[in-house]
Amino acid sequence: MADVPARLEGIRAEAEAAIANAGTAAELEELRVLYTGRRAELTQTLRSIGELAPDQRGPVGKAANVVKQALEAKLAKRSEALEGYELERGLAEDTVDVTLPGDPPRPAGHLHLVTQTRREMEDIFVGLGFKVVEGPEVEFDYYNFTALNHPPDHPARMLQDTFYLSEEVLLRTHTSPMQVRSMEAQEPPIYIVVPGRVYRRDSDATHTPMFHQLEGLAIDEDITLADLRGVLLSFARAMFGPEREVRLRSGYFPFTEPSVEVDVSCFACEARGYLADGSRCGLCKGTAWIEILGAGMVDPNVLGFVTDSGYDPERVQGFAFGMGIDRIAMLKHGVPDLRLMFENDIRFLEQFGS
Ligand code: 2NM
Repeated sequence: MADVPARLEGIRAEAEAAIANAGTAAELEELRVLYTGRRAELTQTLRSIGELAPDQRGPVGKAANVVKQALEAKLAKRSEALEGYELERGLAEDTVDVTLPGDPPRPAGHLHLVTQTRREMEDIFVGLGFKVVEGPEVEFDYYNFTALNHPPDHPARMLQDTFYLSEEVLLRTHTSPMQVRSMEAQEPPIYIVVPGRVYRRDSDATHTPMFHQLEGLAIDEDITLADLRGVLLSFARAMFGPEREVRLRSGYFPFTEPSVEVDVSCFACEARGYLADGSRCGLCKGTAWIEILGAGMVDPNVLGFVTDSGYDPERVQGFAFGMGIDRIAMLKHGVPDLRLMFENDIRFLEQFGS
């Protein structure tokens, strides 16, 4: 056993040479296990000191500990050196190629066609002096029908057309209830448009249970049907092109007298009724006119419901109009089925990006 310290020196020399030659962190780890791990000769020697002759224990233990500490120091130093090399290699090799193309632009979303159209319509009426106001979609029967001169037996009041939530509460079937609320809240003159969702029990290619309306109201002294015509002509030209004309036909609504249906001259065939190849225009069906909205002079009975706020039918009068935002969008963009507006099929929506 006298040659144990010499044996330890041999291990030390061999291990130090191997550590100095280790080229990677993984190699170094293998050497750490091999020379200082639980099953290493050095470790075994330290563990079996007690089995040596008493006079051997001191020198062998001391020599083994010296070797162990020396190897641990070499392992730590080599590990640090290897890390330094890796960093330097990384800095040297991982250069940035500034000539490569950058990241592609992120695809951006856009507003829904109905929202785009609503904003376009709002902008036109704001330009004509109207304010935009919005009201509740859940309404009282009073504002939706009674104050709008719908007699108790009017067909629109019937259960089949209206979503009733209770006897007196319903989903508004038009945005006009907000016009009554606005009149209650402010004295004339009033110039407002009310965009928003409305609800009717109806469903086919041109009717959905929810759709969007924009209704307008102007009340002042000396308002005539000619003012209505002028406003709607300006709207038609801003929306469908400067060449457009409007045509007023006699119509009926409970809240207006007289009432009119309003057509715009066809923008698909320039109001000829037929296309360049001689075929009939599909948009106006050969009639040269397209119906876009309903309107009329506000019935004095409607003003009668809000006389407390200064709407004296002897002193002021006005016009009102209403149109489907979705319908205007369909006409303008050639959308064949209203239901496409609300299915949110991305292939449909993407066609209206800006
Ligand atoms: C329409 C057609 C005609 C209308 C009337 C009113 C109010 F509140 F003044 F009585 N608001 N909207 C109106 C008139 C709406 O939609 C086709």
